Amino acid sequence: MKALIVVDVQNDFCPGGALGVKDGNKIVPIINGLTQEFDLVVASRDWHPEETVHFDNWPVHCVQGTEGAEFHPELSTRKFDKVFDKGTGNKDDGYSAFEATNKNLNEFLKGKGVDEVYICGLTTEFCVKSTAMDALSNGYKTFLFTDAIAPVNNEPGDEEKALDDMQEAGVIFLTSKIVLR
Ligand code: VGL
Repeated sequence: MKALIVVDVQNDFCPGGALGVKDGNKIVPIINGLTQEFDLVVASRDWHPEETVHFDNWPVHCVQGTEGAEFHPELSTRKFDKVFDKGTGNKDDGYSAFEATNKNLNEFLKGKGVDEVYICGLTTEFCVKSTAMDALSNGYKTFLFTDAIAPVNNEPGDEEKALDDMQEAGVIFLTSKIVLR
């Protein structure tokens, strides 16, 4: 059983948002297509309290209940079977979707018989990478749609390093063309 994991496609990570990344919005139509091709689709949201140690390192973003925390308006959420909220505590970065606090993602996927996960979303070096690494440690065959992610690139080369780290760890890269035509 395969599952698509859509990581943090929220307004604050898209251009114009508090932590907007270049081309964050361009992956939305691709992800919309991908959601049609999977029988099981889960999404994560960065869902922070107003005050959290996480904001010592980042601009304030994705505060629970604010517009910035909403999914991108063009993201098709209809096929989402479940939304996982993370970073909800005030001492908790919550980079990985597997750290969700409203429901345990690993138990949810295992309960559905999932053995392969396909990851897309925002951002490459942080929540996408953490989610992919946790997926591997939880025993899933882990795939990454490299045309359906976007990096922060705080420093040039950050994206490349994150991709290298994931590939070395065993994440398998593919593009949406394999499933969309
Ligand atoms: C993220 C930076 C800070 C992410 C979250 O969703 O990748 N990046 N918080």
